[in-house]
Amino acid sequence: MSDAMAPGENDVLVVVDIQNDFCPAGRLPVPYGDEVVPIVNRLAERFRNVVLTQDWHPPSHLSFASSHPGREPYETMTVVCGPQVLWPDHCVQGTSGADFHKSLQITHAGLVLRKGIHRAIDSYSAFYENDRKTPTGLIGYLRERGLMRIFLAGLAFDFCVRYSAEDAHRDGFAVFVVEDACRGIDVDGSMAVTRRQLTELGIFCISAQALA
Ligand code: VGL
Ligand code: ZN
Repeated sequence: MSDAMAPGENDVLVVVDIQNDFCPAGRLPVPYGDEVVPIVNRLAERFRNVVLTQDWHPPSHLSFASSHPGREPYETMTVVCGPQVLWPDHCVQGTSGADFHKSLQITHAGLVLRKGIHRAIDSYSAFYENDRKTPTGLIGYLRERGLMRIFLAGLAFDFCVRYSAEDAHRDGFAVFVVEDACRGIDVDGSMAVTRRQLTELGIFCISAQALA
């Protein structure tokens, strides 16, 4: 079992959004979000190939409640590509909230992929914007480098990790979510919905232990 799972040349760890604003003192806190830092640091040592993603929004981003007069954070609103949860302002380009957690130490990561950079569309997934069509370029990077199995860890389990898993699975990659290396937000039962959806798609949730 552990031999089959052991990360090899064609595997990549995608570390999702371990940024200050998603940690307990941040603007969009993921409960216990900072707990994943030592877990992910250790996990990354197992991988030759690591990509870090960074939520990286311009000011007045569409996903911010503050961009919609009369709306409150965590309300849902319908936008062009469907329902959009409105968030507190977070991960604004160049702010300390958008920085990686200071204890995240993955110096051998080969790529930092920024997403959510377009004002008028949100991007949870590391692969596509929320229209599920506009690419971030990460699929091309992985294909060009021959990376075929994707292991996901980070924040938040029920948003950016979930969307990344779904998109990569749809594009034919083998996807594993390292669940104990993730933490979630849980808006209106989104944790349970995420678990059900991943199971239905046949995306495996594994523990970091399985890769040790
Ligand atoms: C995320 C909400 C808004 C995430 C990013 O990283 O899961 N969630 N922006
Ligand atoms: Zn965001």
